[in-house]
Amino acid sequence: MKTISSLLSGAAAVALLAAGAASAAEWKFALEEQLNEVQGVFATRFKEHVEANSDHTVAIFPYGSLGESADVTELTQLGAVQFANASPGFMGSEIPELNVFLLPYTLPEEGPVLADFFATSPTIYQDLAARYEDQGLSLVVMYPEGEVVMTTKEPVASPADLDGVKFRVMTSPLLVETYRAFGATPTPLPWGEVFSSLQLNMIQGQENPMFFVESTKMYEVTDHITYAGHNVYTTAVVANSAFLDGLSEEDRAVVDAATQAAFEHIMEYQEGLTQRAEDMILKAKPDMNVTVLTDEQRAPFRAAAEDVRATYVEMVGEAGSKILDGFAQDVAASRERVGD
Ligand code: 6CS
Repeated sequence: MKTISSLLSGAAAVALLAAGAASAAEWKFALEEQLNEVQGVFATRFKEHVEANSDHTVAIFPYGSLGESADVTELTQLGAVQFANASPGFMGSEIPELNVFLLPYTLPEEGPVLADFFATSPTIYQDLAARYEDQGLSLVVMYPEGEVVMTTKEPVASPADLDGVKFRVMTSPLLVETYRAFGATPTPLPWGEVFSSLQLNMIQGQENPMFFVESTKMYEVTDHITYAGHNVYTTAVVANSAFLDGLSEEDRAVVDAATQAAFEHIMEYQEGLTQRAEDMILKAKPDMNVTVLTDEQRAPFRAAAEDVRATYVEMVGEAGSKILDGFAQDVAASRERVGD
């Protein structure tokens, strides 16, 4: 049988095969946020690293250019997009186990323990990663995006204050249960509908990290910001599984190194970000009310969260208890490593 090299002159064959081996590709990376927001900062560093260390290029698609989070996830499953952010707040409706990231008062507070946990947790990178594979996606990395705060039209100091408040949540079923337990009327919506729904008073509250409240101008349509310490926003970077599995060893090493560089950068970038964003909000709107709930005020929210843990286990079954135990062990191991 004739091979391609026997059909070409020796020199031409060598040139063609060499070009094939090194063929430069454009990898598409779709976000749930804009370029100047946390996911955009991560993706930009990832792109810089890939482009400096290979012939490949990375084209970043900010939120909106390819649709909502659910659209982007589907495009990644289809292989039209190679990398994407697929946050558990949305993916929890496809992968029940992921709802663990929406459980209030479960993740460690922001800081070195949190960074170590997201860099190392075997529960994330073995148990939960396997669930992504079931969906045709490979988990590349997870990282936190800052403490979540509530922004509302009226003050919130206790669950009673959320009575009758239509509170927007991402589409994860556990977030719905959380805000029901917190006393609100949870309203799951894609991101694109949140600003106008607040403006039209169809909803009266939402939660997000402070940098996002600032960058998306949520403070223009709400008057109160409340820190209840109940969660940290988590995102996941995923890749199309067939694409990632098909990479050469060399390209895989480039992806791994770019991920590591971007992870370190995003953790450093976020130091002090919540406070900077709060300062910017107060500068833009001096009469915005910012309240940090005391431990006493947080107690009833913590008590409500206990019921949500039981709901998580009901939702996920046997694997749910295993993931909760795994999280506790991984956090304890991170605390020990970090010396906290
Ligand atoms: O609340 C949301 O839907 C959005 N929040 C953040 C911090 N990132 C993207 C997501 O769509």
